[in-house]
Amino acid sequence: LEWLETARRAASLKAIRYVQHGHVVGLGSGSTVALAVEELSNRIREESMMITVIPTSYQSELLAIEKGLRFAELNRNTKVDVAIDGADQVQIGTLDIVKGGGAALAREKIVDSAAEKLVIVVDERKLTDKLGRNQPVPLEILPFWFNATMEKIRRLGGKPAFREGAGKLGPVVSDNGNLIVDVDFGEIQDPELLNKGLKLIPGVVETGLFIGLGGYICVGKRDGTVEVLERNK
Ligand code: A5P
Repeated sequence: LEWLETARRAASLKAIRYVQHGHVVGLGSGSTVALAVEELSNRIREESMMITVIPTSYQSELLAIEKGLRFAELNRNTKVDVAIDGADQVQIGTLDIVKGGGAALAREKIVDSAAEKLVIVVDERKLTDKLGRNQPVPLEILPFWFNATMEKIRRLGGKPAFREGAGKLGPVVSDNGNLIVDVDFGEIQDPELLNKGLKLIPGVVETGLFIGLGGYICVGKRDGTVEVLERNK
C-alpha cells in the first residue's frame, strides 16, 4: 500500500488550498488529517499566513501544539471558516459519511457542522456505494446504564460492540469520558433515518453518521490524481 501515503498527501495538499489568511480552521482527527496539518503548517510558514485552529481531539491538539499553530478561543467565537477532516467511509452520490474510527466523532461533528466549508480528505478505498458495508457505525454513549442504551440500539437493528482499547484494558473511553461502541447495521438503506433514530435514544451522545453536511471531498487516487467531489447543503 505504498500509494496510500502519496495519495493521502496529494489529497491533503488539495484540501489545505481552501484555507486562507485570517481563517478559523477546524482540525479533524486521524492519520490523514495529520498529513494535512503538516502540510498546512508548511504553507503557513511559507506564506506567512495567520490562522487559528480548533482541534477535535487530544491527537489534533497535540499536533497543533507541536506545529506551533494558534488556537481559536472557543465561545468567543462560533464560526469555523474551513474544517479539514478525514472519514472512514463516503457514499458515492449522496456524499454521506461514516466517521469515528479514531473515536473523535462528537467533537468532529460539532466542528464540521459549524464550518462554512467542510473539506474531507480520503483515499479512494473509503468510497462505497452503500454506507455500512464492512463498516460499523461508531457511537459515543454515556457510561451510565450502558446496557439499557445498547438494548435500544439493538432494537434499531444494530449489533453493538464495545471498541477495545489498545494500550488500555477494557473499552475505549473517548476524549469526553464516554464509551465508544461500534455498531454493525449491515448495509444502511436510509442513513438519515437511522441517524435520527439513534439520536433519539437517551444515552447516545453522538453518532458517526455525518449526513447532509455540504462541502468538498478530496479523494486521493491510486494513480496519483486527486478528485474533488462537491456537495451543496
Ligand atoms: C476520527 O474519529 C475519525 O473520524 C477519522 O476522521 C477517521 O477515522 C479517518 O481516519 P484516518 O484518516 O486515520 O483513516
